[in-house]
Amino acid sequence: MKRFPAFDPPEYVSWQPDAALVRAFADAWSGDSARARAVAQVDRATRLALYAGMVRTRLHDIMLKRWVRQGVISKAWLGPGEEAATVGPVHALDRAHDVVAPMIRNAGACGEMGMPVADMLRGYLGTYDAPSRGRDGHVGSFRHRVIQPVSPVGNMPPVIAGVALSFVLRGERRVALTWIGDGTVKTGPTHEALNLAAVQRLPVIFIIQNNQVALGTRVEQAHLPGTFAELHEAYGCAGWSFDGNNVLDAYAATRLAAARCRAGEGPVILSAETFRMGGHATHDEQEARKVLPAELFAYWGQRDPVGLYEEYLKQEGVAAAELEAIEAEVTAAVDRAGEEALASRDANMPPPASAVEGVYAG
Ligand SMILES: Cc1ncc(C[n+]2csc(CCOP(=O)(O)OP(=O)(O)O)c2C)c(N)n1
Ligand SMILES: [Mg+2]
Repeated sequence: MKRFPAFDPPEYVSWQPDAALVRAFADAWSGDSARARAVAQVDRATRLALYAGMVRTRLHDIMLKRWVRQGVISKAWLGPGEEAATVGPVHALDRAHDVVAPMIRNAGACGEMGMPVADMLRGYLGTYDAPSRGRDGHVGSFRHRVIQPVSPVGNMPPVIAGVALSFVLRGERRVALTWIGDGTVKTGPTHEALNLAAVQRLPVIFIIQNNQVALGTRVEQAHLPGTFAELHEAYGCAGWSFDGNNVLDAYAATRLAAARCRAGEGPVILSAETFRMGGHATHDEQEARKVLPAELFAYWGQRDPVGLYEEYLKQEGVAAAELEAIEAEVTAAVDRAGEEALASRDANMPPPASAVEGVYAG
C-alpha cells in the first residue's frame, strides 16, 4: 500500500518485501492440520476483505495522526503494526450476531463490525451525532455490537464475560470476544474474568495481544518470558497461539476458537505476539524509540502485516492491480468519512444540557 513519510514509522516508509518472509507466510499454519483446513476454507472474497480491512484500519490511524498534526485533536491512540491481530479475529466471527470489546489498539474492530468510519472519527471528535453522543473519546457502537473500551485497563474482560454469560442465559449461540494487552493481563479484574469464564464455560474468546510494551514498560519488566501461550492452562481453558502479524493465521485461529465456543465447549484464550510500531499514543512516539531497542522496530517493521499480506496475496495469484483498486476504494471512503466527521464537528457538538442525558435512569 501507499506509504506516508509524514505519518508512517520509518521502517514502513522504506518497506520492501523480504522474499523469505513472504515465502514463509503459510508456515504459520501449515504444521497444524485443523488451522490449515480453516485457512483453505477462506474464500477469495474474504481474503480480499481482510486486506481491505487492514488498509482501512491503517488509513483510519493515519487520518487521526494527521488531525493531531493539524490541531484538530490533541492526541490519538493508534495501532500501527497490530492490524492483523484485530482484523483477522473480527472477520472470523459471525459479525451479524457476535459481540466484541476492542481495546484502544483494536479500534479497527469497529469498522470491521460494520460501524461507519465516519462514526468512528465522530467518536474521537466527540460530536453529538457520534454513537456515544460526544460523551467519551473511546469509540464503540452498541448497534454494531461493539462495546467501547472503558479507561481503566482490565475492566473489559469482566464486561465481555458478562456478555457471554447473557448469551448462555438466553440460550443464544453467540460468541463474545475481547483483546487483552500484555500489561492488562496482569490486572485483577482480568484474572477474575478469565476464571469466571472458565468455571462457567462461557462462549468467550480472549486474545492476549503481546505488543511487547505497556505504555512505557517493556514486557520483560513486567512478565517472565514465554508464558502467554501457556496461560490458558492455568485456567483450565482451551487455548492456542497465532502469528499476530499474519491476518490469515489470526483469522483461522479465531475461527476454530469461535466454533468451540458455539459448540458449548467453553472459553478459548488465544495469544499473539506482535509489536506496537509507534508510541502509546501520538504524544510519546519519540520516547518509545528510546524505551524500546531499535532492533525491535527493525524486526517487526520488516513484518508489516499489511505489506506482508499484500505480497502473499500476489504470490497466490491476486493481481497487483486488483489490490491497488481495493486500496483506492478504501482510501476514498476513509477520506470521505473524515470530511463527514469534520462537518459534524462544525455543526453538531453536544449542547451543554445533554451532559445529564442518560446519567440517571428515567
Ligand atoms: C487500571 C489502569 N491502570 C493504568 C492505566 C494507564 N494505562 C492506559 S493503557 C496502559 C497500558 C496498557 O498496556 P497493554 O495492556 O499492554 O496494552 P497496549 O497499550 O500495549 O495495547 C496503561 C498503563 C489505565 N488506563 N488503567
Ligand atoms: Mg502492550
